[in-house]
Amino acid sequence: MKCKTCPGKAVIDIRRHNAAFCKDCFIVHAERQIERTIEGDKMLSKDDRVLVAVSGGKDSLTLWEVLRRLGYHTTGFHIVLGIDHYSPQARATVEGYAKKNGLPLIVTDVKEEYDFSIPELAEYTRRVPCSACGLSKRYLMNRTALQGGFSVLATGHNLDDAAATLLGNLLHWQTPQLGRMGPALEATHPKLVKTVKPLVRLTERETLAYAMLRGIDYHDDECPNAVGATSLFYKDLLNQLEYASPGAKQSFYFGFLKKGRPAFLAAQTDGVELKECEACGQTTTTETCAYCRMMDLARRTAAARSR
Ligand code: Q46
Ligand code: ZN
Repeated sequence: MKCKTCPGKAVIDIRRHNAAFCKDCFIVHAERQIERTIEGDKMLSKDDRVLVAVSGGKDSLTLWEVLRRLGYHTTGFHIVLGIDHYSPQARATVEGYAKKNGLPLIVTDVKEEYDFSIPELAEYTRRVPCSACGLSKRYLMNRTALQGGFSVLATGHNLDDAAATLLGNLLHWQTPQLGRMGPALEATHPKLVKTVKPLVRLTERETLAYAMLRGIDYHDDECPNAVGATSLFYKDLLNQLEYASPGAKQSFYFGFLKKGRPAFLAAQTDGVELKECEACGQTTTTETCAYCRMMDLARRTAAARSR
């Protein structure tokens, strides 16, 4: 198999583009896709201070690597979740990457700073771990970006992530979420930070190839709580569709953004008034935000058990 753009030997084929690339041309192709996404969706400017959420996996480190190479002002943000052997390795990977590239990094250890690891939070509040984890991450990312004066928060969600989230939201007719499905969400309140997903035009397989070909030392252990996650099931279904019909994921997600999302935009804010949480000041639609309520329940449960 020959590279589409040079006489070299291809190392990866991308069936939905009907193309194959050698190592160097694939790297250029992937970086161009990301650059086009950033420019096309007006995600970032060179004046922005960008907080990059980094778990240490292939996607988030690919994102940091490309933003760094494109000349954006980035700071990494890593949350130590307190999950068995997974979290120490993830932290070491992120710290190693930041050190090697001389990049600033903010690390928040939820156990040290907020008293509970994610498994403890899940147990004390009777949530599934991914629910406690997702709520904590969204809250801490926004809060850290605000407190640090960052203008944008960037996350490493790829096309597979976006398509799986869309499928889940459609299956359950989550109309407000369907209105918020875009890869760039402007801040709609002074206590919210703009969020962007610059990898959304690359599939998981492509970000993996990029990370490997660039020699990024990413963390490839799966979180133990990911086993059996619904999102993985949706991704598997979408991969089957993609195999039978190359380009299906892309047309599902980007077709929705163009033709479906406008119908749900009103539902995004319909009758919902954003207020500031009376405990922490972050945005909420109730008196106290979901994060503060979760933490309060965890503290009360922990106190009751220690009696
Ligand atoms: S880290 Fe957290 Fe994921 Fe682990 S507990 Fe679930 S949500 S699976 S991205
Ligand atoms: Zn709160």
